[in-house]
Amino acid sequence: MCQGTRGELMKQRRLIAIGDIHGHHDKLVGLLEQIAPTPEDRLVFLGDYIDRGPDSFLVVEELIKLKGRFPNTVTLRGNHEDYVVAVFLGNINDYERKLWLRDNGGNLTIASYKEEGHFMAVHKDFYLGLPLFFETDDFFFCHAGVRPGTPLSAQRPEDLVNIRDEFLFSNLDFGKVIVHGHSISFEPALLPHRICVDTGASGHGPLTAVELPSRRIWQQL
Ligand SMILES: [Mn+2]
Repeated sequence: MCQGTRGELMKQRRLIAIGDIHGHHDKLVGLLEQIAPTPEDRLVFLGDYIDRGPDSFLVVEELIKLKGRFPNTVTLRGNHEDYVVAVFLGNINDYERKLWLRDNGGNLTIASYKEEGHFMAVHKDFYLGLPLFFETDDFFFCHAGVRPGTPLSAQRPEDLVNIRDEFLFSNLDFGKVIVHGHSISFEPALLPHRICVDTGASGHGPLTAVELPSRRIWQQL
């Protein structure tokens, strides 16, 4: 490790992806303390910031604050934010609305906003501004994964936020390493063609981050 001013100047920008947070603000804060990001780093959040956990409002506030301090930060859209976007755009049907509120923890999210004296509309710009993917020369970041056999440039939004088995059980080379969340595993999945860092922070699991290309792992319970 270089020391002193010269060392600081030579410090390389880190690329770090962070898995599904699901309303667990305490885990997010602890993980960020461990990572101690600098303005030169690029943090890529892989979606599913809300629902299931208790503090969705605070998680989104934290992410907005972080993006203000560190403009390199990327916040992708997960399938849970997809419900919120659909509500804002007025294209959610009754079935999907019930699915979100009752089965997927949306009621908890609305309650967390109410507790802080807000409606979700206070973060409307944040939700509507979430991109579906981010890529570098070597890595393709998205919430759920990609459809095998379809070029990365032609992936459908619904696959990027929802896909599971067709992607998880594929051994195809996608052209870049896919970095994703959405499908929980006990340990982060560090495979040659894909990396998954959803380790169940929605429940009792830790929140996980991976630095690339080294694949160094951070976790916060
Ligand atoms: Mn998900």
